[in-house]
Amino acid sequence: MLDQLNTLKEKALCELNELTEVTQLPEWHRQYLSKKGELTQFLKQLGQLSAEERPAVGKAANEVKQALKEHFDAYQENLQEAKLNQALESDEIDISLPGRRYHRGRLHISTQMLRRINEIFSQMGFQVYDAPEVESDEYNFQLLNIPAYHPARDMWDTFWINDQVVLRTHTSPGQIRAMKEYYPKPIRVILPGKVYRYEQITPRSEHQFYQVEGLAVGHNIKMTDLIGVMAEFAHKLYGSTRKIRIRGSYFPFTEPSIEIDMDCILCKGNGCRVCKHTGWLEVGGAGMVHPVVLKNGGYDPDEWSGFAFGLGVERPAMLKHGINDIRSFYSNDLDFLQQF
Ligand code: FA5
Repeated sequence: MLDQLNTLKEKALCELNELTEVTQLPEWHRQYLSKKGELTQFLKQLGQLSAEERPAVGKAANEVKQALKEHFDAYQENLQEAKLNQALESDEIDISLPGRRYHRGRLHISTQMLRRINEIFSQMGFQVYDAPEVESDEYNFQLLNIPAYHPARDMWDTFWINDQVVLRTHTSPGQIRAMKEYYPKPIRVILPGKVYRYEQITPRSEHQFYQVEGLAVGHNIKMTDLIGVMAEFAHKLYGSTRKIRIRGSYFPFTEPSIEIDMDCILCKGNGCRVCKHTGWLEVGGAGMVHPVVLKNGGYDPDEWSGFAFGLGVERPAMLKHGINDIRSFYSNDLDFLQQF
């Protein structure tokens, strides 16, 4: 039996040495070292031996098993290493080459503008208030003094989610939310965020854009406070020599309503293509908060007054950087975006 054992060992080692791929190893292992392998089968025959022979053959069999295991482990390691070396050579990884440079990200031009606007208003004591982009008809229109079927609804082409829910057409519904939350305290907030309009896209108009709403509610707030805040904003954003012009306008949620213009930063008021030869550029809409809106927010209009304004973000950025097409903001053209 010892001879048989030696023959088995030699055969197993001989076959192991002929293997060239790691993938061939499991088959060899199954054949010799698994529970159903030849060595285990051999060990099962030990029972047939006499009590004197059994210890010596048993010891020899265990030594062979151990030797085969050690050879197998060493051989497996060698083949794996050889495989790795081959892969390294064929892939030709040159670890001394410098790494690839990652492009640094940057803030989108709208985000930069939004942050600048937030900064200017925060210096004037306004806090940022967040309001949802998906709004109810009630907040987007009704509580802002625009009842169902009111012709003023035509001022905002609307994306309807269903009969009662819209993508907000302006940041003004946030006024009501802020009033309901702050009542009965005085308010000085700005509400920056995305708005959506079912509009024709043109070089000046997008169907999604940012606005920054402003709202101040207090006991003695006047139109001159609004004009002062708007003038300060224009001076901080575009330079201290900017002039402000006020025009009468109409918004259902402000009374009186105004439109704020600033002298054209390109032609300094002389008239050019950008200001359509008027010498003036639109900054935003504003006015004194309508008594109905104050009441809807919970504030008694006999005791409280307030002003509100709504500014675009992309259009001021276009002016500041001389961009002539608003569509560039959302076309994801890196050549455009990387300039800012
Ligand atoms: C409003 O949306 C009012 N809610 C603003 C307001 C708030 C008035 C509070 C009074 C009190 P308007 O539709 O004019 O108003 O939009 C305000 C600003 O958003 C515009 O001055 C302009 O800068 C920007 N804007 C309007 N439509 C577009 C558009 N399609 N694409 C890009 N910017 C736009």
